[in-house]
Amino acid sequence: MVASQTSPGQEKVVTTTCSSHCGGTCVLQVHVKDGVITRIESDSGAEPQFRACLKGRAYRQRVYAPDRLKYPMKRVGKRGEGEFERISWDEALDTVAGELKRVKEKYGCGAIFFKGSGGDMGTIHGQIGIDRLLSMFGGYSTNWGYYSHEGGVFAELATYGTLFTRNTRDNLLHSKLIIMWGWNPVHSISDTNATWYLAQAREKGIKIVSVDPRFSDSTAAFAHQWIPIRPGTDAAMLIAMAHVMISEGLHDQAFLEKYTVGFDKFEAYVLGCEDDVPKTPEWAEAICGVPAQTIVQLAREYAATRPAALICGISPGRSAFGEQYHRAAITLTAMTGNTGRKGGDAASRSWAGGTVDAFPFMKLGPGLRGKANPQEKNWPTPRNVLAARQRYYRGKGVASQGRICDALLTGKAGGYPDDYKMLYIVNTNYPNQYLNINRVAKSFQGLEFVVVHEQFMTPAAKFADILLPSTTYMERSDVVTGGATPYYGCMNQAIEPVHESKSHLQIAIELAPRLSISDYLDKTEEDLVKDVVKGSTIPDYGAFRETGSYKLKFAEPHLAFKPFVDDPLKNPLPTPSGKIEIDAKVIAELKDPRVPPIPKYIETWESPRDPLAKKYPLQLVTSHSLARAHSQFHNIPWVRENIPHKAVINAADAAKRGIKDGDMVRVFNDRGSTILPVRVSERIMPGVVDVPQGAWFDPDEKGVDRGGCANVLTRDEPSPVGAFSTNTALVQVEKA
Ligand SMILES: Nc1nc2c(c(=O)[nH]1)N[C@H]1C(S)=C(S)[C@@H](COP(=O)(O)OP(=O)(O)OC[C@H]3O[C@@H](n4cnc5c(=O)[nH]c(N)nc54)[C@H](O)[C@@H]3O)O[C@H]1N2
Ligand SMILES: Nc1nc2c(c(=O)[nH]1)N[C@H]1C(S)=C(S)[C@@H](COP(=O)(O)OP(=O)(O)OC[C@H]3O[C@@H](n4cnc5c(=O)[nH]c(N)nc54)[C@H](O)[C@@H]3O)O[C@H]1N2
Ligand code: SF4
Ligand SMILES: [Mo]
Repeated sequence: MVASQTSPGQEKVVTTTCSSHCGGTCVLQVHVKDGVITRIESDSGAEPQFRACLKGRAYRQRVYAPDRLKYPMKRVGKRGEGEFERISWDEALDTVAGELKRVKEKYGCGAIFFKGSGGDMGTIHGQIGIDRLLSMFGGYSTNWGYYSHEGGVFAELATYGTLFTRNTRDNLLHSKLIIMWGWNPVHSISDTNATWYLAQAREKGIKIVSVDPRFSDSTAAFAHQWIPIRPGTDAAMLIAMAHVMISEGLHDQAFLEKYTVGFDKFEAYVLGCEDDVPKTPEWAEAICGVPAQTIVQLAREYAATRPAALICGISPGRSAFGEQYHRAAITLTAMTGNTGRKGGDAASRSWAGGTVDAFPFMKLGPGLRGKANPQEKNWPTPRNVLAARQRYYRGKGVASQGRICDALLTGKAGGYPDDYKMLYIVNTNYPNQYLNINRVAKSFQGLEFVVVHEQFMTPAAKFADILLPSTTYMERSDVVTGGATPYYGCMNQAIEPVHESKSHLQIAIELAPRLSISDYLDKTEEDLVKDVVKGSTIPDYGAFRETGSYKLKFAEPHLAFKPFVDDPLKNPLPTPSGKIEIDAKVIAELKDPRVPPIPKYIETWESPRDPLAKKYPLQLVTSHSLARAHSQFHNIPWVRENIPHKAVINAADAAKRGIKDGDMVRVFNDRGSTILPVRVSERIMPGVVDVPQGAWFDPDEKGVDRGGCANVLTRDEPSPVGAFSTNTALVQVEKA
């Protein structure tokens, strides 16, 4: 029952789950009176509690934000200018349906490019409703690959043959050493309670080391040692650690022989037999800026301390050759025998994006899923299977995540399967979150029609021809999974839709008859929630809806690869050899010199050694901030005033440029320019500047971004296997 159905003046508390594309799933107790949210609290129940961050607690301001889109609108100015006029839902939906039919008739469904993303991580109210609609309409084009961790996906599929590589985070409490490699879970949540386990680990006295160009808040809170490293050079340091282990005989040869293939080839590369360059700590120091002695010390410590957990943040992988970092880290975990071991870790990606993808024992019923896209050539199904990915690595022309803008701009002439005429945007602030957005802005001008579902007047909304106001999760019901300890969250509807907004599903339901689709859905939202729950391991539907959650409890941590390590013959890995492939057959088959079958360090474009560094001497990183879930919450004052948006520069770099703490600065390169306040700090290494991602693009009349949006600076060039390279860009900073 929706809380607004209570009698006047009566307060009701609805338990729901926030899941705002940060990877978190946090319990919210939403107080509702006369159909209006009055207050939000979080989990005060049994441990482990799933306690909300400031964004979840401030959600009332998001629901009732003055800039919330109130009704459907059509564009009246030039596309991108943000000039709109109110229209009725009937006119809006008739126009969208009319354009879909027109584009289909004139060009075919391949001309419809559908772009969705996280939004909220529910199973019913994501972009799935429109995905289903468009599939039933004849299909759509889209991209393959993830924004987040495509380098990690490639590395895991090639090396392990599976993406089920994660342990539950309680396993950290059994470690003797934790290495947080580019992992900042205080800000980039990834799963609720990761930090709770890190806090307990720290209290237990477990040593924690952080390898990160920034002295992040996670480093400050948990780490005993900070090792600053130049962005994009992680593979070099990891490979030099392997050199130390090999030359000092510290690696676990028995483990390597029993469980891996191809170590000999990697060893030959590390020792320099292949190219006359031994990958010594001194070799790596020149590349990553980490003193050789520090590399030696960490290698010895990691090899000697068993078990040890090397946790791979995915940020270093979002770089020009990010897959090499993940492959090198995985190799090191095998060299130290930490795979499948309690307290160890297999260098699994830190980000799961919902535990259904992370743990084989988590299940959900199909809900809305189950319609194939007839334009399958444009849609890599099944998404997470290496065979499907391989089709794309081998260059079938479908755009990877990092090539969307290029595909929209160049179409068939650029080697893509279609010319794209219509862009359908749901649940993504694509023109803000995409690389090189000045180019993205240009790509919008060639399109015939753009439809956007949005909650606010975001940069994405501004590019719409028809803008449809969408609900928040407070205004609909759904089911989500997540958590460092596995968890099912019920997203109970707390209030009726605000203003004239509708859910994505409701929009699809109302578009269907306009597209002559009569059998879109014969179920209510309640039926769908029931279906999802029925296919899960939640024991009691009624109790789940009432309490808003089902927390799984295990006596022991779940360990990926334990069955394999216990009995590799009985439980081989799904790789060609059945073992961990340090020398990966599936990569060798690609025959691409940019993707070697053993992990190697490959220098990125726009590295500090690039001649371009004379003009743009600073390396840009674009960290994820607790202030936002990507671009979401940037417009929420309670959040913004707690964590103001600022660039961060090292004090030495600032002094050279006459920049003082709090100044306005211009961060720029040939792709663009953005102006924002700066923090001068020792908490970032010299040579690196951080512009936290997600602030809203706001170009002035000269095209200079006044919103502090990092993506005017980034380069839209993916890694050879499709990693989205947010952290490979050179910039300059000056006083604005
Ligand atoms: N609050 C919040 N949480 C989020 C998100 C959000 O937007 N807001 N987004 C979610 C999503 S979708 C994702 S994909 C994840 C992203 O999670 P991550 O990719 O792990 O997050 P980042 O903040 O980009 O990076 C983590 C740390 O890596 C460091 N780093 C950057 N480049 C390098 C490098 O080259 N080498 C090394 N060693 N370190 C480097 C950064 O300084 C930072 O401290 O976060 C999820 N969680
Ligand atoms: N420079 C740089 N760029 C990055 C990254 C980086 O590290 N650096 N990270 C990349 C990564 S890992 C990712 S995953 C992408 C994320 O990129 P996006 O997924 O595009 O980012 P969001 O800000 O979450 O965008 C969601 C948008 O959907 C709108 N919306 C519409 N309907 C709904 C709804 O029903 N619910 C919700 N919650 N929102 C709705 C929200 O208002 C918001 O504008 O960004 C990528 N971009
Ligand atoms: S924004 Fe993320 S961390 Fe914050 S309450 Fe929501 S799900 Fe939890
Ligand atoms: Mo992501």
